[in-house]
Amino acid sequence: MPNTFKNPVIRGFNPDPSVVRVEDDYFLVTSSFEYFPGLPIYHSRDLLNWDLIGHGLTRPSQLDMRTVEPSAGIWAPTIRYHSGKFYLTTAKWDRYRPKTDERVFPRGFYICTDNIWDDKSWSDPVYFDNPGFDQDLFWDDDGRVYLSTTMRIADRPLDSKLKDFAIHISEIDLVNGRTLTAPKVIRASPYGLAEGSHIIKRNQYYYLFTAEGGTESGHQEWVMRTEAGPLGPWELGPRNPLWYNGTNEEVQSTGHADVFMDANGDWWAVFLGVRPRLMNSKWIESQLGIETFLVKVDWEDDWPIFNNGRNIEILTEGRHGHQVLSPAVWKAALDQDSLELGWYHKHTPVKREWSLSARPGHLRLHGGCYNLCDPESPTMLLRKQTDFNQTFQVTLDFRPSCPGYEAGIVVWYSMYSYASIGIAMVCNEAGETTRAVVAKLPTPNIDIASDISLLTPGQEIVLGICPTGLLTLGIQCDDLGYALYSQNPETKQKFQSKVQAEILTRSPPVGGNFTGVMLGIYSFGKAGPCLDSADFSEISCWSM
Ligand code: 6LW
Repeated sequence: MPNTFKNPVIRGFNPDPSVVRVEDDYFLVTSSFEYFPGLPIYHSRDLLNWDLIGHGLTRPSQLDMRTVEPSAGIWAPTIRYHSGKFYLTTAKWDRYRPKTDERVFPRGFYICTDNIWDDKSWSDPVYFDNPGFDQDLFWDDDGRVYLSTTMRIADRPLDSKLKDFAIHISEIDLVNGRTLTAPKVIRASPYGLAEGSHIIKRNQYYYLFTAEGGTESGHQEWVMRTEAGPLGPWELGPRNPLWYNGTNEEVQSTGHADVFMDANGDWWAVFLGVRPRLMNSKWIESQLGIETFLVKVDWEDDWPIFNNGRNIEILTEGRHGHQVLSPAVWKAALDQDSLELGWYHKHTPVKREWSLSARPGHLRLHGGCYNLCDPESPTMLLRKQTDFNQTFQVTLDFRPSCPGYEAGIVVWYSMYSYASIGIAMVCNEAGETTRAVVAKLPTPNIDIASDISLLTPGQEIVLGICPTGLLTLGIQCDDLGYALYSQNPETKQKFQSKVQAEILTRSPPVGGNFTGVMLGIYSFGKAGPCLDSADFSEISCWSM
């Protein structure tokens, strides 16, 4: 159809998008939670095709995440450009406990660079004084800088609920992050939570956009405006919420918008949403998690109207162009020194446990001492799942010499829920050791939300013996779940195990579920490191 494009414009988990334009270039950043490197940065020239160009947080001096819970870590960034410099703000949660424990409330910070194309050029963090999350920076015409963030309202008791989290604005000293004016409550939402704030200026008006009702099914986007400056007084728009996708639509949970003008003077918003699947008249949460969407913004009486006032659908009006949402075939580049962009560690690795030079054409893992269910950073490299129907495949050369040594591939949701298939040295009851194809599946019948102590990393299944060290391993993803398979290139023997997406992506007992499924490779020893290297080659992914 003319003048339409497909949403989401960035697929695979990429919540809380924020965007800035510098001449004809657009840069967009999203949340990265417990994964490292943090704060992925995407670039586009047409708003429809986005390439990952780097990350804001690539050094432990900027981001050292040891055992943060699932969906804790790096939350909701803002990207802005001022006087030749790019700024990224964010907050790091060490534990995901916003409802109950004030003492773990994060301090937000910013990093900056004058060369966004060079990952290494981002500064170390400059911390703000105001505790909170979802930080936004705004430069006023008079040179003053304002920090807008979600904070707990000061005079409410500690056991209060999320509705006491409101948007507060302070003037700050950007050089050291110091608060200059006491944080002022600007917006406390009747819908329970005001967050994801962004301030922009258009003509004489300042606009404050807020996400309200929580990032799940009640998520809404609101707007206020003022001529008086960021400390207000602010006036609520005549049409709020700006749009609200309900719980029976192909796109749901929409909100957390960042509004911007393109190079032609047209206005747009990026925001988050999910694409649940309708199965037997029941909505199933999307295993891809929260993704990045785009809509056109028009203005009437100087108030914004999103998507012509209509709810958001996958086929969206307002722009037309050739879109490559994910490549038909992706093949890992194994002929260079450094890992290409798009590989992530769970938590900040304490050291480098991979090599591309040890054996040409192979990505070698030196398995560390942490199992995948451990809260630390295991030897594991992950890529986001970007299509519901996708296959991830590798060739693994691994000859474990000790019981407990293992290497393979994984479909990953959290340390509480993942499925893997690989090669391990196993020991039978008679004490005899053999090399085997092993699989692990998340335990289906434990109510993990109610009893953490019962939680085991998953059932380990020995699928069969593995007489050679070489195996093809794959994960075939479809709407409903995952088939993990192995095939021996010499004997042609095949094994398979399956996991339903709905089981894999259950909420973890600790932490949250703001992330999505990732596909990757791993290796570990038992109690100590794995002394046999695991060599992965032919790493590829293709979409159906
Ligand atoms: C984000 C905040 C939120 O910072 O989820 O529920 C956080 N609210 O807006 C993580 O995406």
